Amino acid sequence: MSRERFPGVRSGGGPRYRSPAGLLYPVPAMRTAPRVLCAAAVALLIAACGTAPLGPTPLDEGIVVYIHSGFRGTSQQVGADVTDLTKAEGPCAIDENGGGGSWNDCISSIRVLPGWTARIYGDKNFRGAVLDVTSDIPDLSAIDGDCSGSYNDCISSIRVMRTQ
Ligand SMILES: [Ca+2]
Repeated sequence: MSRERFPGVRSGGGPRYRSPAGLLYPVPAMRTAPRVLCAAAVALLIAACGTAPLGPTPLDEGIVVYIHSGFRGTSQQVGADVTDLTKAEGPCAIDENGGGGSWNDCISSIRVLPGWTARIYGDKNFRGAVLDVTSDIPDLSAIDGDCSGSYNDCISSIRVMRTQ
């Protein structure tokens, strides 16, 4: 759409400069710079006082968590450690205004992507009941644990690691 409205403007284009580290960074067009700054400010505010989305994560990295068993319902890819799922924007415990939903005590099945493994915890900050997840778990309620009798709707922090 914007491509039609602004002929010749393409995302990812524009001049580039070489940083001291030798990496190339695109220089955002002046028109998009304010939007980028606003997004950064909003992200900081959310991090300080509420939930924020996880990611972005490359599609082949980490694990995928699901709100329902059988890899059904809302899902979220997790490609980096999460110390506190109450701060990760998600579909559970949404308040009466429709906000504040997180992934805390919300996960019911997990897919593990090739070359990855995970360690899940019942409490935030990598504490509480702990379980190594080396392959897909279609139903966490079938996994006994000190969490809430099982690991279903119990996970509050996650570590992800490469296995190769
Ligand atoms: Ca928990």
